[in-house]
Amino acid sequence: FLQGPKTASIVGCPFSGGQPKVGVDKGPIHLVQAGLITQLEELGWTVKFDGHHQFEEIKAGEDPVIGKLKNPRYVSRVCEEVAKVVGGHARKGELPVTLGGDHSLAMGTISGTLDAHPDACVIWIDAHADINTASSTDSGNIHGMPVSFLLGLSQNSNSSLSFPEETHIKSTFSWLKPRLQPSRIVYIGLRDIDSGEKQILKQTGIKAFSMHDVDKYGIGKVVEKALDHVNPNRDLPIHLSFDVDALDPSVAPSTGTPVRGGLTFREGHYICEAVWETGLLVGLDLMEVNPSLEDEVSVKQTVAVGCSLVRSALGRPCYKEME
Ligand code: 4U7
Ligand code: MN
Ligand code: MN
Ligand code: MN
Repeated sequence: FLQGPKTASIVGCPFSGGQPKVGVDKGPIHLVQAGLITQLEELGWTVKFDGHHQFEEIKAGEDPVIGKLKNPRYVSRVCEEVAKVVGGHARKGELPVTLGGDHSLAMGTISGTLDAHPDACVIWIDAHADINTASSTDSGNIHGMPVSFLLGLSQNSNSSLSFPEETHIKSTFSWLKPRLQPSRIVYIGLRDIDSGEKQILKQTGIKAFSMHDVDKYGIGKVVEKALDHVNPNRDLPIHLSFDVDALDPSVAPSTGTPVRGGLTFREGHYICEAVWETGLLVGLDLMEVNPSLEDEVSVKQTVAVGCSLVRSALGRPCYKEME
């Protein structure tokens, strides 16, 4: 695939079960209403979109915590569905663009990508590492854990979990076959990592470029180093999972877990442009836009930035080509 497939499939996921704040389920609706589909058509894409997904909720009381995990059955079921949809599009040679919704959805999107492209690597753009395990998590919010599930760290023996809890988690997420290798994922933008997560990053040897690295080397060098690590020969398919909270809250204020000191508007866009330039993009997530947080102006701004990032990842001519 030279510059990726020419058909983009929008997978709208109005889902908030991986975290406690209402509104993140409205993210995809706002992104589409802001004109994302026409914008991508203007870039020359054929865009497939047949409405947002309708996830059947689980009745109150029927999804009690397992260990510390909140809404485990709901999150698992939705992600399984998302994996099938994303995998289906990807196998047809389309580019799935998943609009979240909270970041737990990435268990689904990346599983789907790996179904179609088993050798794919993941570039994870986030303020957070989202690699808490079922035992290391303090919050119990699964949007802070998708990477650990993709690696198989949450399903396999976690010392502080009781045996029945561990078995229960395994069976609840039995559809999710951990196939992601620690060497096939790289982070950019990190600045809020839990102490348990720090240990996990160390133990697994996963490469992470924090905001400190962005300051030190500049975004151009950081993206190059990240690609050199995860895709040294520039021949592996790339899944880009972009949590909008990677951006500074002054750029993207309407998100559930903002952390100051984030990527600038240009740094965020540069990442998307550089990934597009590889010609290897096979899956894209834009997650954690929450139109119920902050004032109207902030919401508009965040939604507009979200659309803009997607356009850059899908080949909007970048400034260097504009003269
Ligand atoms: B997001 C957190 F404790 N680490 O586990 C947790 F700080 O998808 C935050 O990146 C997770 O927005 C943030 O709850 C998840 C917390
Ligand atoms: Mn985040
Ligand atoms: Mn995230
Ligand atoms: Mn967040």
